[in-house]
Amino acid sequence: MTEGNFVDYIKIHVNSGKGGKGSTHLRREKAVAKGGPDGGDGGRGGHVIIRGDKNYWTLFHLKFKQHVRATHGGDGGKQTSTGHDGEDAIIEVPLGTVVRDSETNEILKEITENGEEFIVAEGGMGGKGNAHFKTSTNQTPRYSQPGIDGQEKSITLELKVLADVGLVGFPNAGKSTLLSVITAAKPKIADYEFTTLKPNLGIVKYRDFKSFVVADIPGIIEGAAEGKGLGYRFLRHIERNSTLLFLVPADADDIKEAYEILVDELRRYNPELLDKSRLIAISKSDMLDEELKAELDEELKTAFNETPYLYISSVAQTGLQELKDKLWESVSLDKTKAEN
Ligand SMILES: Nc1nc2c(ncn2[C@@H]2O[C@H](COP(=O)(O)OP(=O)(O)OP(=O)(O)O)[C@@H](O)[C@H]2O)c(=O)[nH]1
Ligand SMILES: [Mg+2]
Repeated sequence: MTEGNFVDYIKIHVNSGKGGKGSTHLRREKAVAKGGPDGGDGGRGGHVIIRGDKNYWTLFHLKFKQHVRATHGGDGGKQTSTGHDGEDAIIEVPLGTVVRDSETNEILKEITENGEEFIVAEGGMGGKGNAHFKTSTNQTPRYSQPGIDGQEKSITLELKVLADVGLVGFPNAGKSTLLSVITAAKPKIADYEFTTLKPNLGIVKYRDFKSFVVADIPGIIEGAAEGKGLGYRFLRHIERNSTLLFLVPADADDIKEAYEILVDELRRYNPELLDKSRLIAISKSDMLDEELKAELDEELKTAFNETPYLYISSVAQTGLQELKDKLWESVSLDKTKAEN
């Protein structure tokens, strides 16, 4: 997935179709005197429907779609013929798409399953023809109902990446590098902050054809929850991951503090993020010699007494198998929990 075509946020204006008019036709045939009302009903206006499709991974295909309209219902006719229904307009979206009303920002729906459909703008009902309104006192009603107007709204589609593991770390922590060594993804890597501007996904091929998906998101900095840096916008991508992998580089001034700042940013964004399984990887550990590592380990044992941690180096390729084992353990445990 390259940076350019990863579209995860889009606004669309939608109009459902208006219902067709009911007919006020009166039956007039030579052989039938006073034939009475035979006006048919108008057809329903087309809905605007959002449908989940597992073949899409981004909202890129909707990038240039600013307006989606369903067609109007047909009017009713004589001989109680009903107008045709308007054609529904379908907007296909990847799984994990959240649909909001752009004006109120209210979440209308979250699409999570293939084929799942949600009517975001309902087509107007067709009007009833005069055939419905015949009574004992009014044998020839000369009225019928108009069709109901369609709905018009502006919606926002927002993609939450459905990855199993989300990488959380400050800029430059080595997140993208890790993704590039444990998956086939080729994210941009560089020795400056905010190299990653859009999330990258990669699939870790685990033993026996098992696999799981890792999301590399832009770095988080202190104050991200208030909108500093790039972090805030992308935190939603880790809302649905079952496991969070924190990356703190071995050369950080204070590893424990760095971890705590990250946790605090997540808490401020959405406290539920802290219910997820967590694992800490001390990245770039090739920079530590044995002596330093032993010293550091003494500190970390007490600092991280509850959260499991391990040392990795993407450059020296150490600790990676252990990391994959731990991640798989956590992801599969969460999957079993979710199924039960
Ligand atoms: N020594 C050492 N350097 C590493 C290791 N992993 C990454 N780096 C270096 O750290 C720098 C940042 O790496 P990235 O993978 O781009 O970091 P990131 O966390 O994705 O950074 P942002 O995208 O800016 O948030 C690059 O210069 C990498 O070469 C490692 O295991 N050891
Ligand atoms: Mg990066």
